This record gives sequence, structure tokens and C-alpha cells, in this order.
Amino acid sequence: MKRTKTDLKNKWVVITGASSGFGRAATVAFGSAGAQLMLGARRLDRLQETARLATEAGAASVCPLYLDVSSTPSVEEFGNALIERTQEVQVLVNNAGGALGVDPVLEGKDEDWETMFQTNVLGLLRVSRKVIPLMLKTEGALVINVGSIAGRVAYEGGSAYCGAKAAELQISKALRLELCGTPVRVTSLDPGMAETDFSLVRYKGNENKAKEVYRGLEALSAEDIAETMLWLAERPAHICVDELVIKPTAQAAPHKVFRK
Ligand code: NDP
Ligand code: 8X3
Repeated sequence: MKRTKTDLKNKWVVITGASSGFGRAATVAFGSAGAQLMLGARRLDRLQETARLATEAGAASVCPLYLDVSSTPSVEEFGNALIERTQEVQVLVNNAGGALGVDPVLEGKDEDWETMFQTNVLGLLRVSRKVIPLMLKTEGALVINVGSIAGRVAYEGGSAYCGAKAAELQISKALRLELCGTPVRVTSLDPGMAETDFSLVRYKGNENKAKEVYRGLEALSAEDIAETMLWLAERPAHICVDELVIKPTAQAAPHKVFRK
């Protein structure tokens, strides 16, 4: 049995939501491993900056392209641009997503619910449908679906987000069954609190509320998650980490956080 690490040099890695947070840090991490990167997000200025950082880190090539995972035509266009460049993808990081609001169900907003399910759930499905066909013959291929501890333990004000991330976990399980017999591995990577723009987006630009989330504790960083993604992708081809929950030491559960 080959126990060698999966080599990412010159291999194609596709990352959604690469303009910020986990996606940007993952781009730099996979870039430093010498991968070729296909990056998608809506904010092109930020995506260009991510691309610059990846090139500096040592990426073999970088292609930043507009992608709105909530739109099937946009995912199709992104995927077709990928197919023009390669027929073989090593890693897909389904990362685009996030939360909107902390309303209880009785005060929930249609547009928040719809966006959360469009991005975290349907977006992941659309991108998977388009990209995974390019992975079916790739030794050691890996799909990383970014879930959350919110998909495992519900909390007040998190109904739609918790529901969307619970859906991500079940989709990951179904995909793993459907892909059994191919070389494609599927990991649900489920982080706890990480200090990115996540809370700024959730609180719709309110910086004070966003900062308060991380007050008095050392949250995970985007780099912690990126390092974990790279570790997952570099495991020998016969190893699949089905699920990986990673939290700050001070966060025992979504609602149980020790603050200094
Ligand atoms: P950020 O807000 O920093 O990044 C979110 C990324 O998703 C951005 O690049 C954004 O790009 C992209 N995105 C959002 N909507 C779309 C869309 N419709 N089409 C394409 N891209 C989109 O947050 P994080 O890095 O923290 O979040 C990344 C993932 O990690 C999310 O799925 C989130 O739910 C999950 N997560 C985060 C945790 C945390 O505590 N930070 C913990 C657990 C999971 P743009 O706006 O430019 O399109
Ligand atoms: C983000 C982590 O605990 O804020 O997915 O829901 S949490």
C-alpha cells in the first residue's frame, strides 16, 4: 500500500469564496504547496488581491473568476472556464457561504433565509455537480465541504444557518456514498468560532456586534482552517477523513464559551 503524501504540485485546486476569510487563507496555503488555483467569489477586487497573495506564496498558476454560487448560470460559466483549462481537478473546496442575522424564527426574514440556503446548500450542490466530474479519475482527489459546529448543535437565533449547515453535513454523507468506488474523498470540515468577516456579514456591517463575538477568547484564525484543509488534501490517497470538527479551546459548544 502506498503511504506517500498526496502531492499537490501543479495539481488543480478549486476554491469558492476565495475573496475573504477561510477561502483566501486556503488559497495561500494551497499556493504554497505549488498548486494551480481556480478561485471564485463575487467581489473581484478582493479576489484579485487573493490571487496576488497566492502567486507570492508560490502557486503554479492562479485564475480568479467571478462566481455567484447562488446562480446556476454563474456556476456553469465558472465551471466551463475551468474545463477550458483542465480536465483533472485534485481538490474542490466548497467554502462560499455564511450566516445572515440572528433572528428567532418568529422574526425571521425571507431574504436572509433564502440567501443562507442558496449559498451554503444549493451553491455547494451546484458547484459539486459541475466540478466533481473532473475529479472521478484523480488519485487522491478531495472535496472539502465547509460545514460548521452549527450544523451539529442548534442555538437560538441560528435556525436557518444551523439548518443549512446540517444540510451540508447530510449532503457530504450522501456524496461519499455516491462516490464510493471512485478515488474521490469527501470531508465535512466543521469549524467553531473563527475570526474572519463571518460575523461582520452576519451582523450586516455592524462592527461593534461583530467584534463582541470574539471578545475575551482566542478564536480560530483563517490560517488555522487553511492549514487543516491542506493537511486533509495531503493525506495518502487511501485515507478519507469523513468529518473534522475544529474549535477554539475556549469554545466547548456553540453556546458554551469561556471569556477572560
Ligand atoms: P467570510 O465572510 O470571511 O468569507 C465568506 C466568503 O464566501 C467570501 O469570500 C464571500 O465572497 C463568499 N461568498 C458568499 N456568498 C457567495 C456567493 N453567493 N457566491 C460566491 N461566493 C460567496 O467568512 P468565512 O471565511 O468565515 O466563511 C467561509 C465559510 O466558513 C462559510 O461557509 C461559513 O459559513 C463557514 N464557517 C465559518 C465559521 C466562522 O466562525 N468564521 C465557522 C464555521 C463555518 P464574496 O462576498 O466576494 O462573494
Ligand atoms: C460559525 C460558527 O458557532 O458562530 O459557523 O455558528 S458559529
